[in-house]
Amino acid sequence: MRSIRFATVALATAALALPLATGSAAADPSAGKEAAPHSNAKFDRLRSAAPDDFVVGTAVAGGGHHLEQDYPDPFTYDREYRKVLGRQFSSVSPENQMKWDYIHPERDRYDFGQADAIVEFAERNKQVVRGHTLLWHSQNPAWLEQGDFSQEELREILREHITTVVGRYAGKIQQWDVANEIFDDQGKLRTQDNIWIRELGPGIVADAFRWAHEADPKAKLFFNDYNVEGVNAKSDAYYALIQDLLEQGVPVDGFSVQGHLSTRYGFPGDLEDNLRRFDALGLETAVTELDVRMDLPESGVPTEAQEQKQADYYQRTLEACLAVDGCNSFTIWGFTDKYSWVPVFFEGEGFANVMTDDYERKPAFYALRDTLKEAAREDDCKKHHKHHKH
Ligand code: 9MR
Repeated sequence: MRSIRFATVALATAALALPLATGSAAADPSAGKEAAPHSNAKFDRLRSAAPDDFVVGTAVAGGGHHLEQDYPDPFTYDREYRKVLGRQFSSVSPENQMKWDYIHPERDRYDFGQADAIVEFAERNKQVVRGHTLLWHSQNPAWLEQGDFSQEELREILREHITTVVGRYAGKIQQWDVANEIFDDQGKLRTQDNIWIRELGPGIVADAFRWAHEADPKAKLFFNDYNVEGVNAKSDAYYALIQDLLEQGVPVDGFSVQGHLSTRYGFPGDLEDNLRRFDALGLETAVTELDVRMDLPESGVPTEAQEQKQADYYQRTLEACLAVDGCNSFTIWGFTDKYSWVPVFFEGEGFANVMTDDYERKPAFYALRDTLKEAAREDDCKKHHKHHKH
């Protein structure tokens, strides 16, 4: 057993011999360190701890709030960042680089540079990719939001965008967040702030799934949102809508919960039940953007109790996903506090990720790793058991 694991890990390490934007891994002094035979570090990776067919992902930092910070693009320029990104994860999600304002900056111009770079990085590192996102109310370019288009033109703009973007990465994207955050917290469709629904009516959502499916029949197509971890008005709205779409034969494959949690609030203890009801519709489920923020302590350093509570939220979210058959993709929204969106959006809150600014592992990291290992061990036991029965 051990040698099998070793072989897999060696393969992953080989795949990591990738050129950085600014150099090559061969010149990276710490690359060899981790590969040393006596080193235990390779058994310490989330991706290798996970059960077979269960991917552990992260957002790939770049664009969005990063553009206003005093550091260069993390994915392109931070070597340490890229190293951890390749080593720890088996799935990646562009944090902003496939959003409309990034990838489609002018009506007749696409910019695929960063998105391509992420997809290539993923290929080299044997990672799958989650595409994010195609129909959303936010981060749309001004030419679109402020344009003066007829309904026909708008519909064609969306169709063309989905066909182009999904088509470009056909076969390379495992899951697409086709529709992102289309309901508000009361479970009402965003008929005002979502340009597509406002101008074209709710039926456009089904069309988006159809166009995406045509462009890449293999990609799994998702609805994705926040505040839908538990059973509530918003997740009920998704449940009803998806049931309806499935009856109409619309190609919806999955429902995902983002998981932007805060230790200010209680843990959504019905997460597993909620995932199960979507699973029962025949859908895949996923956790796509987990982070667990906390109130900044006065000392600037979280207390042990704060870190434990955070670790507990991470662990319970992972456990809920692991417990549901069709939940095979678990993604955290960044891994280091250094690049977190949280302090930029929530005053007085932060420390939401599993590693510190300096890439030191927090209790939350170990909680995830140990939970994955335990699940993998249980899987092995089950397989072994089955084998012996036959
Ligand atoms: O992390 C993203 C940040 O860099 C952007 O500035 C922000 C703009 O809305 O979007 C963040 O990502 C969001 C994701 O795309 C959708 N779910 C909520 C995420 C956090 O806001």
